[in-house]
Amino acid sequence: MLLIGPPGSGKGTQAERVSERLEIVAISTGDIFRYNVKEQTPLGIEAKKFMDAGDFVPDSVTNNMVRDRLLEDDAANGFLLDGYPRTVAQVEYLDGILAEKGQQLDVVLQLTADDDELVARLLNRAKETGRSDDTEAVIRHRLHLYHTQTEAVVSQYADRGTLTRVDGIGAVDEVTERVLAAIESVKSAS
Ligand code: B4P
Repeated sequence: MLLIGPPGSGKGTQAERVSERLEIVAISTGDIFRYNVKEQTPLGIEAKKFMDAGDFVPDSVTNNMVRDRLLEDDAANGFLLDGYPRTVAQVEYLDGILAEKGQQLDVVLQLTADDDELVARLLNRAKETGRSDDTEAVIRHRLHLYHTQTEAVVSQYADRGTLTRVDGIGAVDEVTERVLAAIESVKSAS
């Protein structure tokens, strides 16, 4: 399963709940990068400069990292990818990994919310966690990248007929209920 959405739409929040409910591993590229930044690994040192500016980490770095992670044992019987793919090149790369693993996507879910709500949520998070990419200018840049690059990813899955959209506005529990209901309806239609 893929969970796609603009920054602040609730991807990380919902991914955790869905992975518990479906008993599949949730893999967040953002979390893997942040872990590497914290540990000051070579990957983290490379990624930090892009993340702090709100830019995408280059596909060459991100794709290899995702490939390695998806080939681990706990992803053998299914996984939820949160925050990947974000570019058209990442979609192609993921298609290759899935072909190699003999797997296919069951659900591609897009969480939607308007920009003003997203900025407000992330500024609120900034107060609580102090994440270095949650300043207003960087948030606006991340939203710009979402609109100019990741919406093309969403269109690709829509063209393939595999996209399900879920309204991300509302209380966290309400959104979780919508997400689980959307997954159920995709499952029962297949
Ligand atoms: P991510 O970690 O994916 O950051 P994000 O887009 O802000 O999403 P996040 O999961 O943190 O926030 P969420 O929507 O859950 O990426 C960070 C950076 O890593 C990127 O900018 C990029 O540099 C790099 N990166 C990651 N993946 C990459 C890729 N594939 N290619 C290249 N670079 C990549 O929620 C945010 C906040 O909203 C939370 O505080 C939450 O409490 C709140 N919230 C959630 N649901 C809510 C609700 N219903 N109501 C109110 N608040 C809610």
